[in-house]
Amino acid sequence: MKDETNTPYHFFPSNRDAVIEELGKEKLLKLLEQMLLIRNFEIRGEAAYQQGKVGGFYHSYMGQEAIQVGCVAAAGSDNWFTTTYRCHALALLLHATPNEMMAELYGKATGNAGGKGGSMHIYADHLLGGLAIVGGHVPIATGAAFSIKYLKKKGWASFCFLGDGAVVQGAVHESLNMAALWNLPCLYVIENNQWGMGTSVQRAVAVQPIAKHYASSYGIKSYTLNGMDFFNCYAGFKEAYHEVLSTSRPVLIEAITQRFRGHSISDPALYRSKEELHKTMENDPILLMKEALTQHGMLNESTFKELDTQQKEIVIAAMKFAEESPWPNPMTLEEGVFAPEEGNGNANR
Ligand SMILES: Cc1ncc(C[n+]2csc(CCOP(=O)(O)OP(=O)(O)O)c2C)c(N)n1
Repeated sequence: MKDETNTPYHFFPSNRDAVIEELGKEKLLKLLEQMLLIRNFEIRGEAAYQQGKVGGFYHSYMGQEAIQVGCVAAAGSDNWFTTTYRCHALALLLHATPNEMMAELYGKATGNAGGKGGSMHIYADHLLGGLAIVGGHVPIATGAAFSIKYLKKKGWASFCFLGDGAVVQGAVHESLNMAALWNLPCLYVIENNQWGMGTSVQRAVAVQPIAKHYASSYGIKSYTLNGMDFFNCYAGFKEAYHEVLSTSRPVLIEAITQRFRGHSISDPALYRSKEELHKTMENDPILLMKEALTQHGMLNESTFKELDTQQKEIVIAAMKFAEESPWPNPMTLEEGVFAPEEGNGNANR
């Protein structure tokens, strides 16, 4: 099946009307709300960064919202999740509050990691990170899948989000091989946003679609999803999750997407023309969802604006919370960090 968006990809066949009927108005509006929260969080987080209130790096998830919203909607949060430095959205979806998230970006004591992790290292209840070594988190996700199997945790799987730039790392292949050999319940999700920093995926990865080719090398199933389309993501994740739970075999998913910003806030993305970016933004996953829900009589312009305003207000309140929060006490510098204890081997000096 060739997708109507006229891409070279053969997306997972899904039926938008069936997803709409299955989820219903209330749930769909909640999911749209989640996408709007992520979008507003990123817009204002970036603004705070520009004002010098946020240190370190900032990697926006803008443009990719449909993927992780679709995933968590389909699988629920009772699983292990691991992702890259582009981690704000997943943490919000796994119940990190906007207040603690924003405070973490500001480096405040009330932050999600006491102000010591920052933008790239957000953790939440079922989120093992927020990890910044490209491909380095994939063995961690594989280990989480092993623990699920070892502890016989029924109904759980390990979700590992990685970028297209990570797929050529050795650790990714070692993980896929081991997960396939040991039948580990792991869903490896490549968020193919076409770029690894300023290098296009065509110049970096020898075979495409990536998931289809890589999966066949390891004898596992693959799924290619339209990462701009919530409905396709939801349906694809649901099926893939079911497949993993019922077979305890890993799967490889590739969600084709686009980021709306540069690699990070310090990247002006000059490798992409304005026209290209405009065209990309016509496929805004939020607008696509808005359009679909409007067509089904579940949404109108004023309700959409209201939902958007509510999320904006939540994020602005989070900024105020972060602004007014105290800085971490320097006396707590060594607390909550992973290091051997003093006098017990190599102390962290
Ligand atoms: C092992 C390693 N090599 C290089 C880097 C520098 N680096 C940070 S992000 C990045 C690009 C990754 O792109 P991709 O995996 O496609 O993820 P995206 O940023 O597009 O979400 C690189 C090379 C790193 N963090 N870790």
